[in-house]
Amino acid sequence: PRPAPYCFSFREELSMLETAMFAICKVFHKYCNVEGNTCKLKKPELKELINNELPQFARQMQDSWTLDQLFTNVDEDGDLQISFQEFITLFSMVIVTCYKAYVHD
Ligand SMILES: [Ca+2]
Repeated sequence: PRPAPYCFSFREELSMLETAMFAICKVFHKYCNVEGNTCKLKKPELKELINNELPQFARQMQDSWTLDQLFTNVDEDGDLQISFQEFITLFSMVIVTCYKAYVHD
């Protein structure tokens, strides 16, 4: 099995929020490429992750963003790969949008 450098294994039962955090770690790890101690997404993997795991966001994104624009914005250090930390920046934008929709519904 692939190493899971970003997540710990838990012995106690997880809270709802901890379960959600763990799910984010798991999803990222499912798509990333492991190189040494790091695990990063290249553009095709990011695309696959967004299309498979964030389909609602993918549909909305098509109106205002291209994948290239999104990737360039999120890739802060410009290494053409998305680290977990960079992914979380992207994810925080998705969550804010999600929260706005939740509050207004
Ligand atoms: Ca990067």
